[in-house]
Amino acid sequence: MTARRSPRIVVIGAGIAGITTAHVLQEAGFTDFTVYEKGDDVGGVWHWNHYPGLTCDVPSQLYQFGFAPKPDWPKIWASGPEIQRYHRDVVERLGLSDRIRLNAEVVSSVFDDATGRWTVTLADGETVDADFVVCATGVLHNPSIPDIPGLHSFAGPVVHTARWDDDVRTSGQRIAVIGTGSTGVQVVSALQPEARELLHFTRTPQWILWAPMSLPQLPFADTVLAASPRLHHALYRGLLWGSGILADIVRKDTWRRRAVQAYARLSLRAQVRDSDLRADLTPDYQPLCKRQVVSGTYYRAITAGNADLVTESITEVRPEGIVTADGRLHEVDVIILATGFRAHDYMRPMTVVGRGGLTIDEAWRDGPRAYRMTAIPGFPNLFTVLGPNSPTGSISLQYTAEKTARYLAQWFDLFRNGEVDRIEVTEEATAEFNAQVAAASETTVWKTGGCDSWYLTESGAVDLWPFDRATLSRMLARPDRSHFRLGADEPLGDSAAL
Ligand code: N01
Repeated sequence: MTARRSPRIVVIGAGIAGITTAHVLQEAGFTDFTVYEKGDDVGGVWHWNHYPGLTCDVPSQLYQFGFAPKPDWPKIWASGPEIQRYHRDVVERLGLSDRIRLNAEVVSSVFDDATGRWTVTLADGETVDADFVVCATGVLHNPSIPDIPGLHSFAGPVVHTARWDDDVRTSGQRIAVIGTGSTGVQVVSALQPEARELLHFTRTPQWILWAPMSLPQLPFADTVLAASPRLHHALYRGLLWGSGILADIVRKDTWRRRAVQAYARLSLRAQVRDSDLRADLTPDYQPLCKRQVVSGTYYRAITAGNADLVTESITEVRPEGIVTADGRLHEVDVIILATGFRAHDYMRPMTVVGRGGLTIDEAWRDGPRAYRMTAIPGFPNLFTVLGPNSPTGSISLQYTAEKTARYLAQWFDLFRNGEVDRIEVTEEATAEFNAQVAAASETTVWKTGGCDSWYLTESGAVDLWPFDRATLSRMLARPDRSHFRLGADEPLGDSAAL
């Protein structure tokens, strides 16, 4: 057995997944790790996204790290800036700041077959050698810019919500918002009151659950929770348990699913009286099929005198505005693209080259796939946290990130103890896991609900977690050695066959 050694670990990304990984590694006594973050702040999607009205539609007492509970959220559903402040506080409080290098974009990670180590290259040309690479690069990172003819010819500002420009003036302007997901709905609600005119271009309407999103946290809740960490922990566990109902609802066609779907239909019927507008706002697929939108203000905003819903499809953009299929030119001053993300472009645009020169683009030619969200055949000693099939639609992401990071820490510990060198998941175990995912996805509303969404890959596979939380915890409880090839002496095989 080899002597105890200290693995050098590179973590890429300082969002929820990266912060969690750093905390878990620190707690597990790993001393040689650095988190590289291309942005100038931590927080990931909560750093990059700062459009007006940004709110989290998951209650804050659940949307937080289990290891860093915050008693004093001002509201039940926190705003983007509040969540971002929380991320900064956590990093500081847990002593992780020195572990994180900001403005440090990783452009490539290349595995060396001979040494079994990774060479990680930063945008400024610096290179770092590592025993392990952990990609905590996020899901909703790369903005999707629609390919609309003439978009670049528009005379005014065009801004994507995920790269909001604080200098763009919206007050008193004629605003076009394209996109009807959670973001489009939030940004329309936020900008309508001050706009001269707001046009919401809707290609596919969404079901929108009504919820009182600006409710404050209960009076004295912060004092009580701060005074009793045990009670706070119990509340967190209770919410985690309660959120299991959501996983159940999306996975199984039961009365619970039908009750939520009925509530979505009621939310529309009760708030939009005009039957023509209601028809335009009514989706032709089942509620919960796409990522469910939640809002207490959208229907009020879109029925306001200065707002209009445009359902004709967009044909082109001209310098003065947007032209729709009926030939009409909608003159506007600002175009806001709430058109979502390239959600399956994990790790991109980074170059990742694994064993035998296999690139991640080659490995994922038919779409992203991993073993239990974290390991990829052909890429030894590289893992993802919140990678493919992460439960963005059903289970707490913070919980999942922590489970995954603790799972990885066990592998790193085996390496530290000299018990393993190269850790590479087998193609068979990955195929088996993905077959389980495909089978379990068949009954999910994401698959049966009759819609298209960013939850589905181009091949129609569901890129989410179609199991419950207990399954997630079980699959990540401890490394299953039989699913991996371990050690430098293992035959390398033919990566082309992967
Ligand atoms: O993006 P989306 P999002 N012409 O992909 C439309 C999370 N989130 O940024 O449905 C016209 O959902 C597209 O139309 P269609 C959450 O997980 C969370 O809103 O493809 N329209 C759709 O309407 C969410 O799911 C919070 O027909 C075009 C919209 O753009 C995820 O982020 C808050 C178009 C894209 O919707 C992404 O949400 C905000 C085109 N060429 C976001 N191209 C929380 O509260 C696209 N569209 C936690």
